[in-house]
Amino acid sequence: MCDSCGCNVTSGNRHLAYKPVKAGTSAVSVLKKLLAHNDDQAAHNRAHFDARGILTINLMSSPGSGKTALLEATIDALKDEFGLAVIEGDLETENDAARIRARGVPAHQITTGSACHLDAHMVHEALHQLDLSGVDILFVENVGNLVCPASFDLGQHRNVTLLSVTEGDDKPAKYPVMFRAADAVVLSKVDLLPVLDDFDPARAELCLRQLASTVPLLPVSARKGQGMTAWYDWLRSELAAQRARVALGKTAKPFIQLDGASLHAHAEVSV
Ligand SMILES: Nc1nc2c(ncn2[C@@H]2O[C@H](COP(=O)(O)OP(=O)(O)OP(=O)(O)O)[C@@H](O)[C@H]2O)c(=O)[nH]1
Ligand SMILES: [Zn+2]
Ligand SMILES: [Zn+2]
Ligand SMILES: [Zn+2]
Repeated sequence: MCDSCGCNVTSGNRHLAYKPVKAGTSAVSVLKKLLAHNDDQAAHNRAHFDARGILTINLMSSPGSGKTALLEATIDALKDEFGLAVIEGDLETENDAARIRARGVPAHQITTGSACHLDAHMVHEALHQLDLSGVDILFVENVGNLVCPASFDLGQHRNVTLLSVTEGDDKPAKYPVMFRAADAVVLSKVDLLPVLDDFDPARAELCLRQLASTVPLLPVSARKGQGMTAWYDWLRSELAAQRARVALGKTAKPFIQLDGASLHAHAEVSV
């Protein structure tokens, strides 16, 4: 899809794609280099987070699977326990950032225009717009898309992929790149299971395990408060692990998917 949609040239890296080339050069492998630039920027972002002891979590899913609802419930439950902040990514509108701010937590909205994922340059600009003092956990809500976000390192420490029960239990089999990138999978909207007689949580888990994934699968309903304790405990243990790494001068990055990256690292483009 990305060969035709051009989604790898974003507002964050356009200056790299279209910088002038030397006289006599007619074409350059611009797009391949964009991912290398992205990784440099991501390492810089991660250094920002580690210097402050912040745990950064990237939320990825289909549009509408419940990322913002999960964040709203998490903020209500944990904002007195931890300093929280959110970077929101959407094609258009400030709606999600407004929902987060209404809960009393700082949020910066990135509107990508046509780009179907966030990149490290966009996140860098956003993080310099946020007051990160006192923040323990920074959430990045990626653009709703089950493909491209898996191939871009943003500087986060952990990836969380949401699968809502309205999407079908075979999604991990159909979108393996995204589910292989996950450090935890949240099965969302489980309050709807009684009316969805064709979604089998055991089958969804089997599809995930067939990818050789051993990560936690957390069934939750943000709306009804079901299963949320396990999610909060996962966040607490990840924050403790991040602090232990930082104390040792170490860091962590999630599994960026090279097979996803190959979707983006394509054409020779004339400039
Ligand atoms: N029944 C039920 N509905 C939910 C739950 N979580 C979210 N929803 C509904 O699902 C719809 C989408 O939720 P959002 O939280 O906006 O989803 P999102 O993933 O942030 O959406 P995008 O940012 O557009 O990709 C809304 O109508 C929510 O009210 C849940 O736990 N149970
Ligand atoms: Zn794409
Ligand atoms: Zn959202
Ligand atoms: Zn910086």
